[in-house]
Amino acid sequence: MTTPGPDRSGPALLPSDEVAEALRDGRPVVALESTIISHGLPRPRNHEAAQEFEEILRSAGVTPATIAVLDGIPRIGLDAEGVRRIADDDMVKASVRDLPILAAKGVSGGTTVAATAYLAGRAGVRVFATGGLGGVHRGASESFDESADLSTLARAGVTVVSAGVKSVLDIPATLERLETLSVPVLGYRTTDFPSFWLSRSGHTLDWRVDSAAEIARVMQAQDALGHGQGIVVANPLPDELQWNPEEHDRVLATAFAAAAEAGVTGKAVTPFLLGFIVEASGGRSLEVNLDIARNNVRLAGAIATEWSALSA
Ligand code: PSU
Ligand code: MN
Repeated sequence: MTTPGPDRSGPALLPSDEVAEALRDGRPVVALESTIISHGLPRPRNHEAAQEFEEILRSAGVTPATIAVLDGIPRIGLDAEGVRRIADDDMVKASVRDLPILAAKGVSGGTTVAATAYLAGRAGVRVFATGGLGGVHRGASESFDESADLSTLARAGVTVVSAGVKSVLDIPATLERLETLSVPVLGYRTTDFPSFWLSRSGHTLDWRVDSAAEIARVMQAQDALGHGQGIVVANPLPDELQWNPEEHDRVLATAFAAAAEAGVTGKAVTPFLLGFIVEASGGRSLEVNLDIARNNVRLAGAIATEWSALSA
């Protein structure tokens, strides 16, 4: 005899009423990630940020769908209490592989880009805004540390707006993997792949797009071709808002040294580096991080609006 676990007869995932209605009516919806709130930004700014990202979308006539796992159930769209929980509660960092385990145990988690994209795709939300994508870590040829964000985007039909990947990762290797996985990468008004806090990385993209409408047409064409991959939209901050490159390089070098000394590995690496960098930059990296996320949420809202017009 096994002991009965929590009641798992509920839904596999649960859209909020607001999100369900918007999807049913074909109105624009944008998915928002929760690991950026639970593990990527310090308290209490993380709670303000989560509310602000939703507000940016609402004021543009777009329904926000912040995605997280609450008590085992993946939620597509949170109420105010749900948003408070992802910011204030100690939650696990949940990637796609963790979802069934959280479900069976009734545990809560902030969803990574991978888990958020997967769940958004399942719920029919086609556009997703985050800060930076996960990618191939430096030294990955030894450690095999490559974010599940990449392989998941090869399967989830979701357009993800990010400011590229942080320079804490191996940027050229990340771009190579996206090529292998056949995930289109579109530079928004640029062909220089951004490196999150900095508007450029020096790595050149094949394709540039200049409007949200053009991105929606790429989505439509991809659907028609039946590929089913996600799309990465790389949206750099305007030059005048980026982090000072010299300070960026200096702080990153100390962050790597601290991570090596602390012996941090695996899924703890990204949160450790982000936390260290906020401290070591005296909060400057945090302000840039918030500008990046706002910029991405705005563009994602515009893409979702064009997408809903196109699919009407
Ligand atoms: N990049 C950021 N901020 C973040 C993350 C990435 O700039 O908070 C988070 C995202 O949730 C991303 C995850 O999906 O880290 C990748 O973690 P890993 O490398 O362990 O897959
Ligand atoms: Mn990893």
